[in-house]
Order: sequence, then structure tokens, then C-alpha cells
Amino acid sequence: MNEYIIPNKPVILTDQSKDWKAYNVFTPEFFKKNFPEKTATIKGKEYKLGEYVDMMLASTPENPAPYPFKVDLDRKFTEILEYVQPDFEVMRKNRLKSPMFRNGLIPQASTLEIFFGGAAGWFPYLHYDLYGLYAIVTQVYGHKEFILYKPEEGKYMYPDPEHPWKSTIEEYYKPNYEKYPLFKHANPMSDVVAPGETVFVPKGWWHTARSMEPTISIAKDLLVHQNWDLFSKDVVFYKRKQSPVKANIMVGYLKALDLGMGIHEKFISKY
Ligand SMILES: O=C(O)CCC(=O)C(=O)O
Ligand SMILES: [Fe+2]
Repeated sequence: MNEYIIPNKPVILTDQSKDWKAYNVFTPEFFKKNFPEKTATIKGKEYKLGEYVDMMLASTPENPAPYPFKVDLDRKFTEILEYVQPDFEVMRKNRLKSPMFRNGLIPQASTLEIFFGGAAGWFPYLHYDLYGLYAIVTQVYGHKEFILYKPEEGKYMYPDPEHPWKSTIEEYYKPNYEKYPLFKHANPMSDVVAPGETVFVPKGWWHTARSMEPTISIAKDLLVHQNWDLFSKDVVFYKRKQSPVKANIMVGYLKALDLGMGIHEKFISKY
């Protein structure tokens, strides 16, 4: 909290998931055998996990498998929830789990997901996580490279005006600097995350990831008082498109909710 969340700095944690049952159980073969019928849509096309496992194992830089195959654990994959417990200490007061939190505030957002990928699987676009959420990604199987840019570097990212958290730079991994000259000024920070390690992606930090080999990761989102500012900003941004009046009401409601949750949190040990 003091060293990373408050200063909003990224970090790789090396021991947070050591008690998860997922280790030594989660392999591509385990999923192919037990859950071949789970589906995910990648670039508009639906795949079954059984067939995707073959694709991720066959993926090469010359012929990469589509990426990522991701599934919402809370909604579509509850069978494996028990493998990614216990939750981290820092997730205890995750406001996404508060009884005061309404899921309607963040339509379509998945806050706990499993990712599958193969060698040279690049995440499709540079982005920061919507609603200012902290992304806490644990590598369970295989190595993945994470590339991060400070929030101020948004000015080099050609953000989509309709969705300012998303960069419009196509094929950013081999960028066309004539088309995107500002992107040349961006200063990436990167590291490879190994199985057992967890990367903390702070609020508003632009990022992407590349699977270096067959990978399985678990991404958990965190909302606490410290990212309530960006959370409110994004919620209000989308509300304003529906109705400016509702957006103004939302500003006050979110301020009150921050205060209410803050008081509640003083008296509870976890949500
Ligand atoms: O693991 C990846 O490919 C990217 C994950 C990500 O961007 C996130 O969880 O916020
Ligand atoms: Fe992300």
C-alpha cells in the first residue's frame, strides 16, 4: 500500500500466489482434457478451449495464434475459482466486492479473468485499464513480458477519443512511426513475469503484454479509495454520453459512496 499503491508505481511480487492450488494443476493439457467446451471470442471469432489449446501450443512468431483467449471466472468459469485462492492481502478491501457496490456502475467489465496464449501472442492494443482499476496479473504457467508506460505518456499513445483508455496505434509492436511519430517518444518499461510471479499494474499506466510461450495467467482487478478518483472520472465520462444531467448526479453520488465505503472499511476486516 505505502510503497506501490499510494505512489502509483508498478512492481512484480514473487510470493503472493504461493498457496494457490493452480500450480502444477493448470497446464494447457489440463484445460483441454477437463474444459474443452469453454468458449471465448477473439477478434470476432468464437473458439472452444479444446481447439484453442492446440493453437496456443502450435503458435510461432511467423504464425501466431490469436490472443488472448480470456474467460470471466465469476460468470463463466466458477469451477476453477477454488484454484486461485487465497486472495492476496491487498484484495481484502476490494470495493468491487463491497455490498455497497453496484455492478451497473461498470457495465461489461470483467474483474477476474483467466488468459490463455501462445508464443508471440501480443495483446491487441496498448491501453490503460478502464475505470482506473489496478490490474493484478499472476503468471501461473509460462513466461509473459509486460510493457508499461507512465500515465503521462498518454500524449504519445494516440488515444481513441470515444474510448480514451485505448490507443489507436495499429501493430504497435512493429509501429509505423511515419503514421504515429509521437509514439517514438514513448519510454517503455518492461520485464518478463515468470510462473509464480504477480505484476501490479498501477492506475492509468498504459500497458500491453506478450506471451513468450504457451501461457496461462489470472488477472484480478482492484478498486480501493486510492483509485476512486480515476474510477469516478471514467464512470462519469461514459455517463455523460448518455445524459449530462445523470452524469452530474453521478459525480455527487460517487463522492458520497467513497465516503460511505471509507467509513464502512474502518470497521470491517474484509469484504
Ligand atoms: O496479460 C495480458 O495479455 C494483458 C493483461 C492486461 O492488460 C490486464 O489484465 O489488464
Ligand atoms: Fe490491461
